[in-house]
Amino acid sequence: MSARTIVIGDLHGCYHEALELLAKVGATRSDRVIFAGDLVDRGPQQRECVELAMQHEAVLGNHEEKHLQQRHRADEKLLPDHLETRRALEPHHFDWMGRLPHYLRLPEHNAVVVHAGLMPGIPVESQDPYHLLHAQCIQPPTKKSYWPSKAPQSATFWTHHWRGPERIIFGHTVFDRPLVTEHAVGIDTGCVYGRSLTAVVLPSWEFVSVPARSTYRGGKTVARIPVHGDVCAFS
Ligand SMILES: [Mn+2]
Repeated sequence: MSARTIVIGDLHGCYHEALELLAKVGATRSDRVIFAGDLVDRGPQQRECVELAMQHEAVLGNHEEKHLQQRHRADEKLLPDHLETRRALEPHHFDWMGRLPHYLRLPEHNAVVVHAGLMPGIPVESQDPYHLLHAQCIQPPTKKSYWPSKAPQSATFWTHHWRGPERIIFGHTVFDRPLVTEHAVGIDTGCVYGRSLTAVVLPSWEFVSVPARSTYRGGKTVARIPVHGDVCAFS
């Protein structure tokens, strides 16, 4: 089999599922593996997920950004979940996170991997990192992005607005199943919430998923938002 590019959605500590997914895809050393950010927090195995991604490639997620921002903050000022993650990691893990790119271009596929999304009409390299790491529901040209559960009705998911030219592969927003449009592919299917972990495999753009072994994090507010007619998001 010729070399492929395998992009994997948000791990959030779901290490066993990551290994299962790589096995199911049949990943070999000749394949390029890219994690779409949010390796840590909420789930069971932070350190293992970071070390797995360190063997491959990744883009920065908002959770990695958060840990970099609060790296030297006192323990008592961290959320318990974040403190647990920080205690599982060592300085060289944070140094690696600090070198992660905000996006990775895959020009051979006219694709770009980012964690969350983009604002329309702005080249990828000129995007505000806030949008690359957080974009969900937007009202261009207003720059604010809203969580789906807190968005005004006039705000729509960023993929409604993005016209390329690149096709964006992203995580961050949990979907019932992979979101597929001409210019966007969303692959976070909510493993840490007991749903599944998904990869998109290029050049075929085929999806491969494995079920979560457990509901590691429950109690998530479900916000059903219309996304291109038929896909709902959870946030
Ligand atoms: Mn995220």
